[in-house]
Amino acid sequence: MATTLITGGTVVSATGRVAADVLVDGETVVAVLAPGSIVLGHDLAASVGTVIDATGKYVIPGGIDAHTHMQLPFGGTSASDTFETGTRAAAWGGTTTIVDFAVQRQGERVEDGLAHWHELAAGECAVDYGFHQIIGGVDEHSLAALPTLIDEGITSFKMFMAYPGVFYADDAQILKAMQVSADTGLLTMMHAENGPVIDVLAEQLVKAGNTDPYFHGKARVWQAEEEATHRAIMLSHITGAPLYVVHVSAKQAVEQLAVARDRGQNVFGETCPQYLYLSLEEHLGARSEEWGSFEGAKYVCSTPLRSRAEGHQDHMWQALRTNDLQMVSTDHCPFCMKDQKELGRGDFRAIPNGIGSVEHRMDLMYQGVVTGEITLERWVELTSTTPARMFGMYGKKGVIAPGADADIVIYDPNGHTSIGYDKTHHMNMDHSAWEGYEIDGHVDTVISRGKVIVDDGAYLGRKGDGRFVKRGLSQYLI
Ligand code: DUC
Ligand code: ZN
Ligand code: ZN
Repeated sequence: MATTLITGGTVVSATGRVAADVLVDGETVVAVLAPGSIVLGHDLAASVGTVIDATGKYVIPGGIDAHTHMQLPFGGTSASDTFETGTRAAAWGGTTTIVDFAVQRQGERVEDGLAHWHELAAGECAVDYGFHQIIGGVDEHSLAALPTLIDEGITSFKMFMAYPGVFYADDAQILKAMQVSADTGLLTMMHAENGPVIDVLAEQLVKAGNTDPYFHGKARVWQAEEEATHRAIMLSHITGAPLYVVHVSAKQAVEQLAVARDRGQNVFGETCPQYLYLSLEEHLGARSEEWGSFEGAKYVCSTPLRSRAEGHQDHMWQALRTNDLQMVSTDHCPFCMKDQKELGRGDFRAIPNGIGSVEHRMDLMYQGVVTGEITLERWVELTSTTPARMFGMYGKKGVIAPGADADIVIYDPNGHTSIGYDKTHHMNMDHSAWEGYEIDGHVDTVISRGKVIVDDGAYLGRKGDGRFVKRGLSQYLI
């Protein structure tokens, strides 16, 4: 593969920004140099194949979305993005690595669930991809299989305190799995909501005739998230397992994480763009001409959108600044309105849970830089560097430095992006939860392991460009 020189840009890392040129040889970054130091008529200059002018632009490590669900069978249907369409959309948005969730269900062998996920993804992806393992049935077989995942490059597994009868694990099961996590270094990921409580509240709401999407948010009370987060933290304390809580949306759950972290526990949390920008009142409670009060179905996800009046969104931004939350992923789990979300007309419990955002995470978080919520460096840290460290990819991913994979995004702070179904949308969905969002920046060029896959509004990649990433153990533990 050819040598590429990116000149004139500002290279941004989690710790600073510097005017520098970046030299890429094949798939790898080989040098980050003072501007102009290569093109001086020396031998090297002659061998540079492609020069990309990044003057006035940021040069950042490619985004890493550590929480996606391509083609997940869920809620009586399957997530509408395949690995092909979803990773292509990710590429368009400046994300060069995803970590998706392989699924093991009750009674299934972990090895079979994992093999199936490899079959779905192999040869299909536009960008690099790794897997976490969902353990939907904790039993002696799945517990025994957990340590074997490490050699497969899968160093984190997820359990659910929600969804009884589907993925749910009770406290005894969680404790046993966390003991394995503590013994092996596997990172425990947790969907922390008290599912049995939520299911009773949801049933009571439906029986009382409250069937609109809005009531999805009313049933999934913040207390159920705070309580489950606290319980997960305590189980991690008992066992010594490192814990990563996914899709945190309630400010009270953040408070639980902060207390645990102050105590010195290896406890971490992510939030998602939907919990920073969208709300119960404005979105789950939305109405439209086309869908009436069912419009809110576009925004049904779990954990749910929270009340803006209660201040959750502001608290999430604050937690990202203070490192009470360490990362932003999407929980990309797209469903179309037609034939999919529609399954829950008349009963919000049957609406497939999920929002699609894999394409827009880098832009939406950059808008947080524009509005002063986070710094430019923190943007890179939250969306790329910490995901790489948290999930054992740092050095190759999450940084622009000699030896790293040349996963690089050239981002134009003077560009503009209008998000919407008819505009910048490449996800396989018939709507966008981000319709009408305007971003004061633009993903100009996306380079994946040295290959330009998006440039100047054109997609230049191919399915199969993306490779499976074998991850190491977390590099973020204290
Ligand atoms: N939450 C969602 O919104 N979708 C998939 C699974 C989950 O936990
Ligand atoms: Zn979840
Ligand atoms: Zn998820």
